Amino acid sequence: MNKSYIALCGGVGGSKLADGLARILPPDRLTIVVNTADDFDHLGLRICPDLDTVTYMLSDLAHPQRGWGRADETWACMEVTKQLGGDSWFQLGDRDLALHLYRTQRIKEGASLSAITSEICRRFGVEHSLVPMCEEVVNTIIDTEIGELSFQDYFVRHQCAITAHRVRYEGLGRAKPSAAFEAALSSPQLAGIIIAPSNPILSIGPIVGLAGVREAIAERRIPVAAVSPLIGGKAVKGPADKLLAELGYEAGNGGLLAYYGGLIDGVIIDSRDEVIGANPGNLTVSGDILMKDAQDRIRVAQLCIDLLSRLT
Ligand code: FO1
Repeated sequence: MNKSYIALCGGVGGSKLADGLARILPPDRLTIVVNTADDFDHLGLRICPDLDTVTYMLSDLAHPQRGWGRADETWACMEVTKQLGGDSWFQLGDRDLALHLYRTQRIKEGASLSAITSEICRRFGVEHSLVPMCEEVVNTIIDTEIGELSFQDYFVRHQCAITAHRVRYEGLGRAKPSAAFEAALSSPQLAGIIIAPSNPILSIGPIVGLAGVREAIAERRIPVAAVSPLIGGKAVKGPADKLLAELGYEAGNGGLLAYYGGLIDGVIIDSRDEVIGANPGNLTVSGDILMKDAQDRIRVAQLCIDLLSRLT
């Protein structure tokens, strides 16, 4: 029986590992489950940043440095939006806009986010199964020193510079895993779950907080391996280190393990970091986890599969 795997992903770090996994596993052995709690409505359009970041990466359209959006982008629409005094703090490129227009129209026609995502993937040549974590709308809210902020307000408009006190996922209590996520979780072929080096609180928290996900993993004793988003105690991209500290977790991988406590069986940390001392119930392996190109992404993906085989 061919073993299958689930990858849980946010945007930038998630898309890199998803790409590495997609290069070493055929489509019938990998389900990539993507966070949708930072999706929002902007300029009248439905934007799903993490789904789009992973889609662009897997279809080889991603901007190599920026981490979001497309490489072959132009910005005419944003320039005119600015000229009109419209909202321009969230940059939407011309080609990227076509995707949001398409998605928004399909939502208005009554299509589900899963169906729309698979239409987009098919047309962009993505063969692997890329699925939203759920169909329902879930909104990450950050309670900060200046009050309550919606996710993109905190992340993009304020560049995460505001101190956070609490993170909430509005609507998560009413949401269920998407049908494809549910099917992958209950597949007899499922041999392991890989948590990408995404922000544990902002990207992975909502996915594992969906009804029944933790229970399904525990009941079936599916091994779970996480790749640390930290190198040298600092997030490779984004505010993971800052946010963990602000929410009271210890610095570095110790804080990451405390956050994932009880969920994971193994963790891959960078060889530049010290192996975590007391780490009961977890296997820690170290390697070069910085992903700058496709070869790096394949290497980290292989580390995940190897660790999961040791945890089985
Ligand atoms: N991130 C930014 O820092 N600034 C932007 O203007 C921006 C625009 C943007 C447009 C489409 C998209 O899919 C993503 C975009 N992102 C932008 C990234 C994104 O908002 C965040 O990185 C994720 O939500 C966090 O995973």
